[in-house]
Amino acid sequence: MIFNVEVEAMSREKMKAIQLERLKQTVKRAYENVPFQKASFDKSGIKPEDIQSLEDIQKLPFMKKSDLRENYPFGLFAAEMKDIVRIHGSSGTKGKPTVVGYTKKDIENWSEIVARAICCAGGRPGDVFHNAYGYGLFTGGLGLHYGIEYLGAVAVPVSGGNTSRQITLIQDFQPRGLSATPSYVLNIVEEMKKMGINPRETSVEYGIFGAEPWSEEMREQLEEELNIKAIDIYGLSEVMGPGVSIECWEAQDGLHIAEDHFLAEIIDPKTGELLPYGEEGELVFTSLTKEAFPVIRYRTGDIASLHPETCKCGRTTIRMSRIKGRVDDMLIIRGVNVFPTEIESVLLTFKQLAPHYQVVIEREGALDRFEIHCEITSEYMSQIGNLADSQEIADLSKVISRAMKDMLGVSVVLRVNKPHSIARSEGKAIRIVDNRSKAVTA
Ligand code: DLL
Repeated sequence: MIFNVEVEAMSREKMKAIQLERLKQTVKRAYENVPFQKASFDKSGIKPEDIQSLEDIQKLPFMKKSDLRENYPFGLFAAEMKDIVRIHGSSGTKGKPTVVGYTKKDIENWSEIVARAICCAGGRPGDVFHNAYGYGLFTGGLGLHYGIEYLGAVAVPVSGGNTSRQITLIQDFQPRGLSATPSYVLNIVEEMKKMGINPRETSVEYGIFGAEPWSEEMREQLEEELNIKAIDIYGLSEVMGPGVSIECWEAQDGLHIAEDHFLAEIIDPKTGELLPYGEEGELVFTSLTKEAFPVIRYRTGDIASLHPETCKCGRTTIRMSRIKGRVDDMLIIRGVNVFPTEIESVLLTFKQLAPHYQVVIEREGALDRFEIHCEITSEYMSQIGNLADSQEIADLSKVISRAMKDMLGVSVVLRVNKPHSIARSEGKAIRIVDNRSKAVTA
């Protein structure tokens, strides 16, 4: 089922015409209402009237996360506070939080976009939908919530945490849909097994998972463990929140972008140069309808590629590949670029390992030392008895290290730990623990 056939299966020509019209309006709105945007346009010698084709977007300057921080909290709003009805923001683990705002119309659009997304993932009006994304400043909880209601499904607003209660509610309310970060879903699955519940036997048929990078191997594992379709959803607060793009149930092959609201580009992260379809680079988004918080050429820091071919589901919207990782999460291990998702792909091929891991970076003299911490499953632990001095663990470590080297092209230090030694996530998993600054200040 396509929620909004007229838009989602529109001809490319028509979509492009709508995009151009909306791009012009957005640029004008930003220029006239946001001093930062005016200054940035003026500095580049660009006027809103210079945008006459979609290609002209390349004349416009980029926006970055630091622009949000420098204009904290409301400096980039293009609407008056009396017209703002909601604020969201990031947790601000890397400096000040970033704040975004929405008008009533923005919330309406977002709700429709998420309703389309849930439908795209296999959801239907009438579904009971268990929403385990965190409610609060984070866009996940409320973003999904409004979409579920807009679709005409039943929102169960559980938020994250209190896992055993979540499981009781899943058993009692019989949801068809489930949403959470993939790392939190792993946590739910683990807890179900502890409670003696078979995760394959719940009522859940599809999961809408995102907000953090996750590998194809992780998808396979979640689909197998829960006997569901695991659908990837993408979004970011600066651009709107969840629903910027989503995979379809039919193909699970690339994420359909809500192109009537967001214009995507891929650029070379080093030079800022536009890259052709199919090539991997940094995703850049321009919002086309947002009133409160228009973003123009916003550099997401996320690595993906764009694919314009029509999908077998019937949607004509352009698709983006799954996110490989963030530009700033890329590890450079002895000159080789490695993303945590690539490490995940290797680890998850070993059935003896639980799907929880962390990359710990330490400073060793002038060099960085990368350690991959993983843990064995409880089942494997009971098979081998003891972890210390275990020949089996030593052999396993060797095999995994070799597989890592083959896949990543560089050897890494591996720490195979006992079950439950890695912190479980209730939201976005922390994959990289960087202890380098601690070493300097110690
Ligand atoms: O994570 C919005 C969201 C909520 C998306 C629920 C999907 C589901 P932020 O907290 O602003 O917003 O974080 C945005 O998370 O730039 C990506 O780096 C990462 N991210 C989001 N979705 C995916 C995904 C929400 N499907 C940042 N795959 C983005 C990989 C993702 N990374």
